[in-house]
Amino acid sequence: MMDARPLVVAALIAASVPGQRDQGPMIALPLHVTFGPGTPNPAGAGTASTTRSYARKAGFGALAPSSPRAGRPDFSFAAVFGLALPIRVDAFSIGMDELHTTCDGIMEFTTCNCWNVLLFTVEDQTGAASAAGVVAQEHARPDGAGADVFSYVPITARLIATDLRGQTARAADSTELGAFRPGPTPSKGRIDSLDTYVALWELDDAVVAHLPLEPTVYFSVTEATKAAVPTPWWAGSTPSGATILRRKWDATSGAWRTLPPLHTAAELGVPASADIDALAYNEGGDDLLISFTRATTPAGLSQLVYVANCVDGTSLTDLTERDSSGTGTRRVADGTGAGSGGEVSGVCVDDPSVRASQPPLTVGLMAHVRGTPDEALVAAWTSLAAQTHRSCDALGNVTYTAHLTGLPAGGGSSLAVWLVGIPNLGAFSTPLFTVLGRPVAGAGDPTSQAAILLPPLTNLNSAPVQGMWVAVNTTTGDLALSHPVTIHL
Ligand SMILES: [Ca+2]
Ligand SMILES: [Ca+2]
Ligand SMILES: [Ca+2]
Repeated sequence: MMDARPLVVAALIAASVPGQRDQGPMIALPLHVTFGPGTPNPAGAGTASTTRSYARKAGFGALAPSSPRAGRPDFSFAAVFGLALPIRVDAFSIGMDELHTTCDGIMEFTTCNCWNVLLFTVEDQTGAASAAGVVAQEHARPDGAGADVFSYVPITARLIATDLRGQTARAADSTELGAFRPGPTPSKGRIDSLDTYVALWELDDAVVAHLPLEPTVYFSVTEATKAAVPTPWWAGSTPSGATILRRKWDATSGAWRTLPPLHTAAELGVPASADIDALAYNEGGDDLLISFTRATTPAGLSQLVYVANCVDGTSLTDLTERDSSGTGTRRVADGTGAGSGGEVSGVCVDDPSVRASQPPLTVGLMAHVRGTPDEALVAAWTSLAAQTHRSCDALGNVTYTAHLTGLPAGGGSSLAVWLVGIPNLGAFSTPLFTVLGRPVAGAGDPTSQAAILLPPLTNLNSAPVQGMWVAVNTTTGDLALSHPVTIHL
């Protein structure tokens, strides 16, 4: 009989691998995804549909088939793309991605005094040997990396805590999202496309009032399923998996109608056989970030390609950032740890910072929706990851939900409180009250907790509120802090 002890030891070692929990500035983020074939159904038996979109609100919950709120744009797959249209949507954006770069693709934050976080997914096992850090660790875990969501903060980002810059973290794990089924024949999930902005339409009226009345979706289909795309969607161009298609919500009819492609493969200078498999787009700035499948990536380019808009708006260049020396540049794809042989399969870019106003708001809309982690108060004790999200219940009541991961382990139970205060430039010095943390049922990470604050005001007030988690292990006495996180009411 086989000795089970090595397995137990291996399990214990695996359980102690650093980075195995959600970390970084985007824990508990809301998601809207499409899945690749073979992904376990997060909502029941069998496999998830590739012609359905799945979503979750802010929190640690699993994904579930997306459904719209009455009177709001319907982002479900059936509504946007047509019921049972046999296409695979391998890249998706609703045009709200915030990306701060120069016109030739160098990430740039000095003008805006803001930060960015790049959310990305990778193809499981592809380039695992060249992957680094948390991406490499996830490739090696039983559930794999293919249905995990990673976050990366550029080195030169501003405002956000210094120690989070230049770091890749796992924002959500496939086990938490319900996209992994363990067992004798485990089945791993794969995320085909991802977006976090669709969730804005699930929030209260005060937020929705600042969203476009008739949003546009930007998307690509797989090369293998392009023949199933309705002919008018191509507007006369040659069908291609590298063409970025568009559909726009018509508020009057309550349906999506077709717009001509944002860019055809020919406009991007790639053959019709090329395949874009990730995209993030900002309508306001015409900022477009794409990724090609490895096999069809133009020579010399990485997995994160910026469509330069200095002159023609269609030249392809690597998305780059200043390196840690501040003098040279490096490719962002290299900084993420996805690996030189890795395959980026989904991207979305967010900027929740307090930056240039978006009239009539005095701070950016996203600063009301999620927080910015500020500098750690005591670096040595700052082991908790934290993020605060604006949330909304079914009745439209606004809440702020503070999330944490990484409670100090060691055998005992942990007590965590969320200290709520008013930010005071650089130091957490004006605590007003505390909210007791509570364990999150069903979370993928047993060291997670959440706390809910019901605000007295529900309009988009500019008042900043800062929250910081303080946790103590009641057995060991170990103390842990989070970064203070500032969000605007
Ligand atoms: Ca994983
Ligand atoms: Ca494609
Ligand atoms: Ca993809």
